Amino acid sequence: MQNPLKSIRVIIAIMLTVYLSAVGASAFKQGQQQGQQPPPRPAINQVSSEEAAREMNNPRSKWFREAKFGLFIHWGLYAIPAGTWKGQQIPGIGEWIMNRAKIPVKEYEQLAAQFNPVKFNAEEWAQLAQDAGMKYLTITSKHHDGFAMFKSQVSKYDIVDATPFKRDPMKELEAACAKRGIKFCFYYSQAQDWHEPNGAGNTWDFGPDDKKDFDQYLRDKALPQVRELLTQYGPLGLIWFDTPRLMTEQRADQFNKMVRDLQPNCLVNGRLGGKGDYRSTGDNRIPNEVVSGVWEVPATINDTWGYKSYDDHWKPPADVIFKLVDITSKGGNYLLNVGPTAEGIIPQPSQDILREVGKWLKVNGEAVYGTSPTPFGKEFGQLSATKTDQRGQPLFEQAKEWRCTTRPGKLYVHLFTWPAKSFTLDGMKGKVAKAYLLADPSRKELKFSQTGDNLTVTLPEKAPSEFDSVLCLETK
Ligand code: JFZ
Repeated sequence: MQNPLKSIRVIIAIMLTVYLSAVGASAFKQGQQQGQQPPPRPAINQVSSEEAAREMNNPRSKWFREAKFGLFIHWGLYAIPAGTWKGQQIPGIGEWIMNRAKIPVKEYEQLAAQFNPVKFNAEEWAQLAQDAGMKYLTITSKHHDGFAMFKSQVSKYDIVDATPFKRDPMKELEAACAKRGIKFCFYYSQAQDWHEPNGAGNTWDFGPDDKKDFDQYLRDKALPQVRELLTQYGPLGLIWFDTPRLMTEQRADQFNKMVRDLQPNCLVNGRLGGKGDYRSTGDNRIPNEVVSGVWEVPATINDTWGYKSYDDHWKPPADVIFKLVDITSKGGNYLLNVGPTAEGIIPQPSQDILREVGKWLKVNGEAVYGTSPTPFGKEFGQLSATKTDQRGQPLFEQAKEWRCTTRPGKLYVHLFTWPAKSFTLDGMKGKVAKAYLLADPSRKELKFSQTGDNLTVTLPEKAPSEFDSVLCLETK
């Protein structure tokens, strides 16, 4: 016989477990009903066809629509702590360390006296962008921490006046980019400025944002600094504003007007707070479908923007190439970030990844730059009939076998998985005249057959690229 006391205890334990899980489940349901679970947000919203046409027909954005691939650089004082403050690893993105660790301005400011990136070499950075096949370079002239990485008369909290380095790296980079035909662009944090009592975001030193004289900050720092950027540098490809806290349409207009007056051809991104020349997706968020208009995916190469010494979560070249092509086939640009160290070095793994991507682009760039999105769409994957995501919505099951980009008279089929013997495309409307692989220097014609809208191309046994072999179909 079993001990009766023990079995009673077991029964109580079971009852308790059942009860608690029921209570837990209903609390979860309540939370959902009360809207505590945020509704799933798409990576980017579709806009009306008029809006998309306005973006596409803008002559200023022509270079941007063709560029497809840009280098983002997050570089500032935050590269010194590199994710660690007073011996503690601070979770989250590196450039947010001042905010995450609630570092007082008086303490954070002292980093400037240590900032001496003697290994910085503008030629090497611009050369890396070129080797990677990137057509534009967007660098943080001032991030949320408020420190200007350029020579400023407006605030002495800048790299020339407050550091032993004393050089203006932005001037050097501008020249190095111009030499190589790379569009030089600035990121500028117009709203958040944790150094200024009236800038948005620093509540630990200066109290809540709604008590601040935000217009005073715009008038005395943000607008005059943007004026400096627009008058002392350029022509700029674009200005990348960010996190439009407290920005109203009217406040945004002051920036828009200044850009239009001083550099009529400079694009404005979608995070100013009013209408921009193009839109950004959420960071690292790639839509599941073709999105019309002009847009860009800002993305990290590991899991941080600003340098963190212990973030080794690098995306392999295969992943970066897939994302570049995936985004291009949906109509967008890929703005891929590196976070240089406080010495001025772009981490070697970032360099290696980018150069590998560049090697692939050297052979296959024709199927990326200046192309239009896929006429198909089924290759992106589909909503699962059975599986759901964390929010209970049908899960989008991404397919990764192939993608398609186009230009007049040509379809480029990007094969990420090499099919045995042949590739079949259904839904093929036009008549194919010629099929060959971009990686084949002789462009030897491949055998194909077409019946109705079904096309089958015979392929060689071995894939020419370990990443993405591009099959070019010339149509009649
Ligand atoms: C912002 C910054 O706060 C961050 O430090 C970095 O510079 C990044 C590129 O931009 O972060 C954002 C802004 C917008 C979204 C996500 C992160 N968003 O719309 O999903």
